Formats: sequence, C-alpha cells, structure tokens
Amino acid sequence: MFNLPYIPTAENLIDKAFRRGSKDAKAVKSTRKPRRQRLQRAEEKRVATISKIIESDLKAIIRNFPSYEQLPKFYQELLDIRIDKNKYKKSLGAVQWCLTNIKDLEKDTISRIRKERDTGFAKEFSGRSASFVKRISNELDELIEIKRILLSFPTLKEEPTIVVAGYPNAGKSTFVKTLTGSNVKIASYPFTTQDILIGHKRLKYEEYQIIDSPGLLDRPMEKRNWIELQAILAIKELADIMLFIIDPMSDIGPQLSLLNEIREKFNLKLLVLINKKDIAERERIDYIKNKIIEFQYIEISAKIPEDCNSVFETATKMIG
Ligand SMILES: Nc1nc2c(ncn2[C@@H]2O[C@H](COP(=O)(O)OP(=O)(O)OP(=O)(O)O)[C@@H](O)[C@H]2O)c(=O)[nH]1
Ligand SMILES: [Mg+2]
Repeated sequence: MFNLPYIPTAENLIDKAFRRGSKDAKAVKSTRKPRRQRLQRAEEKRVATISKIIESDLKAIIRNFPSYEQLPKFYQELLDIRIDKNKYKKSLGAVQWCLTNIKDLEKDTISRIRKERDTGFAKEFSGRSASFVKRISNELDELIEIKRILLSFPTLKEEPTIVVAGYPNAGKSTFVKTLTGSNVKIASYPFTTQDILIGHKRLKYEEYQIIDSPGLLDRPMEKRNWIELQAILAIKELADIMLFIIDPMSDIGPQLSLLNEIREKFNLKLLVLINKKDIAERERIDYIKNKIIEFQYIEISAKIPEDCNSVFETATKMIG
C-alpha cells in the first residue's frame, strides 16, 4: 500500500558515498593533464560525488516518505500505538537539516578549492560531511523502524467490515481462516496474532472485509499492551459488526466481563459465538448460554466451514 523509499543507515550511506567518491576521483587522476590540475579536478570530483550520493538518498526520503499528516487517520492512530509521532516529525526534520548542510558545504568547498587551489579542503569536506550524516544516525534508524511498521499495516478497503474479537486463544484466527481461506497464523498459545489481519468474503454482489484482531484481556485500558490496543482501534474505527468469540475451554468470568465492557464502551452490533462446540462439554456450553441471554449468539466450531458460513450470513443480515 505504501511505496516507501530506501533508507540507509548512516554507516552505509557514508560508506557508499565515499567509495563512489574515490572511484570517481581515481578516474579523473588517470587523464592526461598536468599533475596539479589533475589533482585539483580529482578532489573536486570526489566532493561532488560524495555530496551527490548523500543528497540523492536523503532527497528520496524527503520526497517519498509520507509525512505524519498525510497518513489516513486510521494509520495515524495505528502508528501512535507504536511510536511517538513527534519522533516521526523530528526524524524527517533531521534528514532535511542534513541535506541542507551537505549542500551548503559542497558549494563552499568547491569554491574554496578553486579559489585557493588547495585540495586540503576536500579532506575537510570528507570529515565534515561524514559527521553531518553521523549526527542523524539515530533518526535514520528511527525511520527504518517506522518504515518496517508502516509496511506491516493492513491494506483496508471501503467495504462493510466484520471485526472478530475475543480473548487470546479463543479461535478468532481459526474462524477467519475457515471462512475466508486467508493465510492467518494459528497456534495454541495466546497473542499468536500480533497485527490486524484481513480476509475478504463475497456474498452475492457485496464483498465484506473480515478482520482478525489480536486477543484482548479483561483489564483496564491503560494496562493494555500495544497488541491489544490495535484490536481496540480496529473495533472503534472499522467495525460495522463485531463477532465476539467465547472459548468455553478457558475461564469464563473474564471473557464475559470483557464482553460487557465492549458492549458498554462501543456502540456496536454484536454477535456472540460460543466456539469449540466439538470439544466443550454440553454443561459448560449451557452455563455460558445462561449468562449471555441478552445477547444474540450462535454455537459453533470455528473448524467447521458450514458453521462459519452460517455465522457470516447472519452477520451480513445484521449489518443490513
Ligand atoms: N477443537 C477445536 N479447537 C479449536 C477451535 N477453534 C480454535 N481451536 C484451537 O484453539 C487454538 C487457538 O486458535 P487461534 O485461532 O489461534 O486463536 P486466536 O483467538 O486467534 O488466538 P490469538 O491470536 O492468540 O488471540 C488453536 O490450537 C486452534 O486449533 C474449534 O472450534 N475446535
Ligand atoms: Mg489469532
């Protein structure tokens, strides 16, 4: 979804620029001109190449890295969960700062070499330009990290959206996989899903977006980790309906308390799924049913395609 530029580390950028600078300088030295003239030309060339290489990478970052404000609101909020937005702005600002300084330094150096016929200025340029790049080393690392995060973001479509939520290990990913065939990761440990994953499913002429969210625990918002906060954001910003999956094989109290919190906090259409009917005891399922009589619910196994399809049809009707 994002077309993000290559971002070098400070070290890589300096290495690349200096290597190319030496190569270009050598090429000039081997021409047939008086020695002094050759040396001066070679050093001018070195300076020009070094700054050209550094500038071109930094310019690509400025030109192609989206500013925080350019990101759609959902992505801004998703990013807020992971990093401080001021750091984002500061990092892009630092790249601009370095670019300006290198440009000025290059101009200054070339004119001094020509005027004073002293190639020593080229050495000074090398040292100072490297030090400008080193000074934005942390900011480049930060942008590399931001790029990694942006690339992990889901591609959203403008489609009616079903968000699947519930406790860790409840079977959310199994449900989304059975229903949509999308390649989500499933495992018998909590917090398997760490990102918002998306599958699509068509019914007649309408395509629906089905979002597999990370597990949520029953605890206060300020204690929630970034994995849980992403699920909250998906619910808040994207859901036209929520499927809340209950796992009868684990503690029921906290799951019900989470369900009630969600109902109170978000004004949402809700369909409760009691999962794992293939392995849960009947008594256990009946006990849960008794506790959720005020909700619309369906008993399923997320491993059985017919069950998942019938949930999907009910959900689409509820969306309307
Ligand atoms: N027997 C049985 N096992 C199931 C069913 N649904 C899920 N499971 C198992 O429960 C475990 C957890 O399933 P996941 O789909 O990864 O659960 P999740 O809710 O996505 O978990 P997190 O991503 O960690 O929040 C896996 O071992 C699944 O195979 C079911 O209907 N029946
Ligand atoms: Mg999962």
